[in-house]
Amino acid sequence: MPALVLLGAQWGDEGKGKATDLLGGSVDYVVRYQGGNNAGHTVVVGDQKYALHLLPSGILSPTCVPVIGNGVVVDPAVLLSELSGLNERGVDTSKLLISGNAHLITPYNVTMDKVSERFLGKRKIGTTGRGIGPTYADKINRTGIRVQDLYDESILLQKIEAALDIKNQMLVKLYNRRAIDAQQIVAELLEYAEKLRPYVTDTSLVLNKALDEDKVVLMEGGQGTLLDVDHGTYPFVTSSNPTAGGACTGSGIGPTKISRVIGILKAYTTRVGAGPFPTELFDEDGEALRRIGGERGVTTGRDRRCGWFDAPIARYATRVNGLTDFFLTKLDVLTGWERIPVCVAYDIDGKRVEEVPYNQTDFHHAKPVYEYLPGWSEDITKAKSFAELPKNAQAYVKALEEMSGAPISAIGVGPGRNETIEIN
Ligand code: 2SA
Ligand code: GDP
Ligand code: MG
Repeated sequence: MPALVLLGAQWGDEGKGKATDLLGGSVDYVVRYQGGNNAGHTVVVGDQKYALHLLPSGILSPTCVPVIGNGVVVDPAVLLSELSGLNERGVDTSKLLISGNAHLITPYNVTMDKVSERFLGKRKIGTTGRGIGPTYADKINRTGIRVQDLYDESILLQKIEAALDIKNQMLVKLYNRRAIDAQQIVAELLEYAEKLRPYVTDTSLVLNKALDEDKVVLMEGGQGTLLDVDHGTYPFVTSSNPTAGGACTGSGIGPTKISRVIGILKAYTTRVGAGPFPTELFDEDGEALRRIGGERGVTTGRDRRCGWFDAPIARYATRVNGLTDFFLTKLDVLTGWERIPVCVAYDIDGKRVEEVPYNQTDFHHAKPVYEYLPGWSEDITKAKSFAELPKNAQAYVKALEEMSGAPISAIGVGPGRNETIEIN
């Protein structure tokens, strides 16, 4: 098993952090390939709970080398504080590798994120305000600042001046704010340079050499398929590619090296931020899912929007990612419902549609067509095998598998490391 990818099959927060941590013991490298500190992964190890934002979840596995790939956007202040927070709790972070080609989130990118959301008003995306979109915009616009630029002071100043040119005009003329001083930004960034230097390297080279030596590399996605800038509910998306293709561009590992693509799939659906969500609930069931599932943003603390399982979305994730299998998470949260609605298709302006529509307006009009599956009331958190699950829980899993287009190879029955059923 050379390289494998683990990614979110819905709108993020499916439990990728826990899944990566679980696999961490059997892999040699865990790589983040996109996103930045907009991600929030909660990993529970024994009685310890870790919230990770920028670092790969593999950082908690002592045998694993954590890697921040070229496709990630790095806020250096956040990275250093996340590292020191883990060090204080006794986690060794010395093996971390950071790509010199990763882009830096600068203070002005954070400012631009916040002011543009404020400017959009009702039409805002509901971003995490961490500067993600503006940093990727600079990257594509070829005015981005990369980690390697920290080690060439004169180039750094020139690049920051170029990046600030139009932004300062916008800030002053459009947003009525003060212009940002390039020298000051350079001084701030240089403070981080030496602290980061030991970690910075050509990560694509390291990873490909490791694969040549039959080491196992796990690429860990942030956010999820429907937040992908190409395949998600654009414009209500993040500005990177969480889908499987992003794992290649964001790490410098070619697609022929990847043997497995795992989709993490929650047994119901959640979303943070604005945008269409056909199965969203506005009643006490939605409130119950939020409460029982602890559905609150790990980064911003925002309540997550909650709804029933959406099979067309799971099928879509199988298709656009070429998924080999799913990990189904949070099945325990559904314990106690007499019957559980599952969206099997959409009604779009009176027409039954089986797949996620590619037209944005159609998706906004999509109403769920539900089938109702019988629920269960027994506590499933101690179940160690599929056979130990109540019959109706087994049937629920089997029905989801049938509708989703790929086998379910593991089931989460609680947040803890050992609260997982593996299916062979
Ligand atoms: P951004 O900040 O530019 O990436 O925001 C664009 C959209 O992407 C959504 N987004 C997320 N959705 C779910 N989980 C995310 N991570 C955090 C978590 C979210 C949090 O794990 O809970 O704490 O709020 C994440 N990151 C970005 C975002 O809501 C926008 O819809
Ligand atoms: P990620 O962004 O995909 O890593 O997911 P988050 O960490 O943002 O959100 C998932 C939440 O669900 C975390 O609080 C996890 O501890 C928790 N979790 C993961 N798997 C399970 C599960 O099977 N059951 C329950 N009850 N919680 C889970
Ligand atoms: Mg999350």
